[in-house]
Amino acid sequence: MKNVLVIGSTGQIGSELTRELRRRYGNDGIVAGYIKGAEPRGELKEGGPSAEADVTNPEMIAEVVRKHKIDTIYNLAALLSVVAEKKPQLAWKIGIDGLWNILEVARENKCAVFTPSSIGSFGLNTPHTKTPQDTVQRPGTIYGISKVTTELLSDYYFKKYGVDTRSVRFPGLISYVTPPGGGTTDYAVDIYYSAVRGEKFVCPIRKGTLMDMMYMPDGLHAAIALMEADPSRLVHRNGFNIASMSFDPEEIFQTIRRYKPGFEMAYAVDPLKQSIADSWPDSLDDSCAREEWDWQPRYDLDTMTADMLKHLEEKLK
Ligand code: AKB
Repeated sequence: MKNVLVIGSTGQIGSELTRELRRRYGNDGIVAGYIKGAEPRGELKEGGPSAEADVTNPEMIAEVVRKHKIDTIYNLAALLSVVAEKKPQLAWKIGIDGLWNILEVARENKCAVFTPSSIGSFGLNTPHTKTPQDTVQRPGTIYGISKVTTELLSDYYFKKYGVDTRSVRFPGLISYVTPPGGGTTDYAVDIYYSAVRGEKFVCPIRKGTLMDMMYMPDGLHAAIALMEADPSRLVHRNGFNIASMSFDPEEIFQTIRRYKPGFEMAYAVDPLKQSIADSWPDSLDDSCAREEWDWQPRYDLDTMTADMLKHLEEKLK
């Protein structure tokens, strides 16, 4: 029996991770943490305990952890890359001051902590193709700077205090459940909504721009499998590269067109999103994750597209 607190349980990853953890470990021990204005509703609320858990309020987090005897925290509080560029100080306050609060509570209460990093933790001078696990990380965005700091601070708490910190570098996550808000990779979700609604899609990312992407079920599996992994096998801890597919806008468009022959796409490049995308890798080398905790994705672009379209047809009916 595990007692888990999911911080950010109503967000893009959190809403599905909370359901998946409840499915695997039972409802009672999985607490859906939320902030005011983003309270859980429906199945997320009825399906198990929930609690206000604002990362900027360490006393509140400590109280929830003690009350529910939490042993594992999934800390998903963060602003995505494009929003973070518009609100850099808030991005730092949530991403780093918030992380510091979580790590301190974890140290005092002996909790394991998962805080995602991202492909955004790399920068222009990182090798772009098959980006290695250990390489140059000099990002130019506040999102990337906060993700590198997340990895380093999490490693520091492990080495100095023995806090069981682990994380992956998420690619763009694609899902039909909760839409992302303010990321560079959001286009790869939006394009499916346009296809199912029968609308022409206007792509904000230039043709030929490769980025790593992943279907949400694989992302959830990665987060849970890493936290369950045998610690004696882990050479790395924070910031495992994980990968399943890398494509440019044209490739995802052509894949969708195989199912929706009349689907159309035009380009209206967004300079901010494009400059962020240009600084991120084309593809990651995830061999360390495969070796150290048997990471393996199940979906590729084709199987993901078939599943996305099927579920969105149902959802938007
Ligand atoms: C974003 O685009 O900001 C995120 C990410 C890849 O970290 N989806």
